[in-house]
Amino acid sequence: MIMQKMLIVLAVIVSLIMQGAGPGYAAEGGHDHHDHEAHQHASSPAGPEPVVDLETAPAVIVAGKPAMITFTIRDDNNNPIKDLVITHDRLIHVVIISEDLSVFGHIHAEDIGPITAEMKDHARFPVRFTFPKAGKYTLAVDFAVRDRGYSELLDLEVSGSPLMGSVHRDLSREKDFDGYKVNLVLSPEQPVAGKETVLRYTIMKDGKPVADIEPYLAAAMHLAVINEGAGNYFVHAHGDRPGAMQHTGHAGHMTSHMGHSSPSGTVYGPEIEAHVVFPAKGTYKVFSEIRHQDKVRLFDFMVNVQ
Ligand SMILES: [Cu+2]
Repeated sequence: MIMQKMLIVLAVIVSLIMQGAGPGYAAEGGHDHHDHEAHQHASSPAGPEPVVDLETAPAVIVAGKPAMITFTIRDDNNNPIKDLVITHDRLIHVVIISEDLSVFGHIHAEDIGPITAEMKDHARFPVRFTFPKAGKYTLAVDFAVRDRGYSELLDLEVSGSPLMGSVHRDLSREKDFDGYKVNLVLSPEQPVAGKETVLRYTIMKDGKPVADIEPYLAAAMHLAVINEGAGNYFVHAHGDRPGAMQHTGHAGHMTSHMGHSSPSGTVYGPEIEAHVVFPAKGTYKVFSEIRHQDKVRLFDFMVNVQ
């Protein structure tokens, strides 16, 4: 209720102009001048790209306070794109990652309530998130129009405190996450940019292999891969049981995942395999989500790519 009032009173449209399509952006109404910037994903299929704008309520997001972000998806004539299709059980997927790589969110308009005809008509989709730290965030917005998938990256600045720190580098391959012991094996052991890397996770809990991982949004595992630094590279990939037919994670991945879903009653584990092509040299963080015992569990590892 408060959020809705804030939306009405405070909503100021912050137009994020896709890189290369315009000189920059203009934000009005805020005291702070934020350097919003948007990136198009490098490896999206050719053709006109949808333009994703966002507006936030409040206009200046403050760490620790709930915020509403509304995405509008338009074509190059500025008309709303009305024919989005559901992929992985949702109309749009929003992944939020802080520049210090410590904060991860994966949210959807459906998390708030059902998608309405009005939302579809205006191609305007709200999501809610509380950013825990001030600083820069990358927002990856994934959606599909008819048979093509898109992954658009936007930057968002959050004010207030505490401020983000620097990236904590941890290249360990076995980590504990809230009772889960997770092991990650890479092949090749040293990933190379532009070449496929196989990530094999083994998931244990209380000393026992976890063999009843439930499908989460129509996949055994969802992976969000981002590079350290400017946040220019983002890959969304999916895991499956080892040896299963695999699609390599890449921008526009959803095209190949149309209609792909897990039959009901399917379970996975303890091993889950994902195939990722890291776009460039650098250090990446790989966030992966599974669903187990009716809860989404988040694991993260860092990978050096040559
Ligand atoms: Cu999602």
